[in-house]
Amino acid sequence: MQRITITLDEALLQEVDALGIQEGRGGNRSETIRDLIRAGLRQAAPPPEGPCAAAIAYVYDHHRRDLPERLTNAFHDHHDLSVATMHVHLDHHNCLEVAVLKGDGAEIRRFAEAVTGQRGVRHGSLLVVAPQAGDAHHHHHDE
Ligand code: NI
Repeated sequence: MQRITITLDEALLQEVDALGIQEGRGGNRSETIRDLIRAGLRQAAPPPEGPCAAAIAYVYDHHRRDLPERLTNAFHDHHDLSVATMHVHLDHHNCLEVAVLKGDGAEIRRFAEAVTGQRGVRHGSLLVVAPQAGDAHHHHHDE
């Protein structure tokens, strides 16, 4: 393990500490920051090659002109990737959608950008799950 020095502003550091306490790590900033870096690296990683499963989640205002239609078009343009979408009417304006996708990692990434990059779409996030070597055979979780 190496010791490095980083500079954070007070507000960011408070958020790190609050998260550490919330997740039961108390004052162990190093551990909290390591976990955040790992999560950031996973998020920033290039899309895996080959078959993946993924979920995209985002919020949008369904009153916004053309937006529901633009989103529907994006899904029809990538119908081969789209498995299912759950739509939740959050309040008078906002809809939350969670879509499950299956297909090539790079195509999933492009599709996710086409959806979450639409003007008026907020809180867009993508979770990609790449099967690991060996997962191809019959497999059960023991949870
Ligand atoms: Ni809705």
